Amino acid sequence: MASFQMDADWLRFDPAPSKPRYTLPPGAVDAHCHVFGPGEVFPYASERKYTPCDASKDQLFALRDFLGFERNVIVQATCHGADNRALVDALKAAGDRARGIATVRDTVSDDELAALHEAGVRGVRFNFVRRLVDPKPDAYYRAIIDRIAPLGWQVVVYFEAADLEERWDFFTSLPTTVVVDHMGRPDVTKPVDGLEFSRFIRLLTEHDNIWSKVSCPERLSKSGPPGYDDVIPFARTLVERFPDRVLWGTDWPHPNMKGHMPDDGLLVDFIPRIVPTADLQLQMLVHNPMRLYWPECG
Ligand code: 0GY
Repeated sequence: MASFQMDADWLRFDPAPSKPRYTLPPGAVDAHCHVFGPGEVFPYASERKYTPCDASKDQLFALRDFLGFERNVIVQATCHGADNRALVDALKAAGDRARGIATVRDTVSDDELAALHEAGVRGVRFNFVRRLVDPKPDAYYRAIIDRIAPLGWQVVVYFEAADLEERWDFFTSLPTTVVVDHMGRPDVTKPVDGLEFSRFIRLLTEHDNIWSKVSCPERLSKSGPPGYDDVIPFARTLVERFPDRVLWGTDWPHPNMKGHMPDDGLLVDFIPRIVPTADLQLQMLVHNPMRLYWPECG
């Protein structure tokens, strides 16, 4: 049985977050969260760039219920590589209350894809953040897209804002729905109407198959907790311009946070600060994720 020691500088998730003051609408979806291990049952991948603390499905479901979410979209994290067993285990335990985004290799078999679909997987994630993975040539990702597009799956992409220009042609050529993690990681010290974020806005303006998660103020903010004030103009701009293509998630258990560990209750309280009306909140938290991940319920 494998035994894992979390990284020495790893910050554990908050075991006792505050109760949000903001009441989520019934049916709200936490559209970006992870499960880690437990490593003794679901070993971390040998190619991983970090070793986290375990964060189990039961802990995720307890947080879901405590914060007032109805459903989760669980995203495969790089510490598990293309071994989706922990994800599938969580999806099966959640019943119809979770969907998954997997990581697969270009050698994945049809049977493996069918089993992932059966478990609730509805997309793959391509991660281009170099501190997390060694990116591969475009042809590698295209081979995967050829395999997953017929299943109606989406592609989730994670990248740094500075890399968008280089990846533009690739992202804009994708035939599936594309969901960008964490607003394309803007540098929030730059102006919201500056070159860099304008490029991201243009990406969504010109390509209506591209969506954005307006998540992770804790990761993007330089002004820091509890307000994460510097992130608000970026998230709010996306919500107001693309109300039918934004999603929100906690990012629990917040991998690779270095400065502080967020209080998940305060993260939920951040939602009305970036989504000004009840109608828009309902759209982002319920209607949009349901359309994307549970279309059969629509
Ligand atoms: C996130 C962010 C991070 C990690 C991963 O898959 C991962 O390891 O996505 C990060 O370190 O920025 O969305 O969980």
